[in-house]
Amino acid sequence: MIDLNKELREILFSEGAELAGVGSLAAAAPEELPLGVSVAVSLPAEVIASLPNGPAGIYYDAYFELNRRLDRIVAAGADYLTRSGYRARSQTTAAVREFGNYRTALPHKTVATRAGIGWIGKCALLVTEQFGPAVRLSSLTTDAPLSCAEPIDESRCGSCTACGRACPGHAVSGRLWHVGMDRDEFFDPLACRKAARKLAAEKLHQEITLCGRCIAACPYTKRYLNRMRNEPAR
Ligand code: B12
Repeated sequence: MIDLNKELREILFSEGAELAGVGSLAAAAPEELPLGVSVAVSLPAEVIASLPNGPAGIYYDAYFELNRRLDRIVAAGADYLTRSGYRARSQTTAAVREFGNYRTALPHKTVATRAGIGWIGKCALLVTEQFGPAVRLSSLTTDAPLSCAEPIDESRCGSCTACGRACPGHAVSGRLWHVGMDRDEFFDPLACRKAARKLAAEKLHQEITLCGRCIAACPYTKRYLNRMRNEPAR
């Protein structure tokens, strides 16, 4: 018998995924397809090192490169599930629509917590054990009979305030996230966007929301960087 989870995982990883998981969307969204597949790719170490004084050109380039990789990964995953006889919809950059106050119908971070990939940090980013928040995300939805991971419903940030102290927009209130808590109860997206666009205009002369200082400040990101430094060169 075909192991759908295993085959899907192999396809996602062969296209470049570094983390992947499946979660139930029952509690999450007005989605007609009941399951979500979350994928993450990490930011390269040299990009993270550039963030405290950035944004720099290498972050700008990585942003587009990683988005293209994520689009390929979720398109390949959805294609595999469709060929296997199920419905599947990839949330590629072209398919996702923003509405209202910087919102999307099914945020990638929602799918990621449902799939057990990580939790929402005080900076409102998804924090993973492996890479901290130094990941970009994508997702797909499906009705394939995949087995689901245990969702993560609580923050694991504890008393840490590193991201808040690093935020040039003072967008981080310091409250701990738990499932059901809306973004705007602990994070100010307008303040974040304004500060990030100002920095990107000064440093890159680009009209784009790029900052990432909260990413570099996170102890989980620092642990990932230390691991990279101590790994023997391949
Ligand atoms: C709009 C947007 C913004 C806005 C608003 C940010 C925000 N947090 O909403 C602005 C312009 C400010 C912004 C800025 C940045 N962004 Co942005 N942004 C998005 C976008 C396009 C949509 C997010 C959205 O729908 N927000 C609506 C709110 C309600 O959802 P949310 O904050 O995403 O997450 C909430 C839900 O997931 C909920 N939740 C979690 N689990 C569950 C479970 C259930 C059952 C329920 C009901 C809810 C729920 O909890 C979260 C907090 O409330 C996503 C891409 C995408 N399609 O998801 C990228 C995305 C969130 N951005 C990203 C990044 C990296 C950034 C920046 C660092 C910019 C940069 N590249 O330098 C900054 C940092 C912002 C920050 N600290 O959060 C990454 C985050 C990666 C990560 N590790 O989390 C994403 C996922 C893009 C990507 N493809 O990787 N962004």
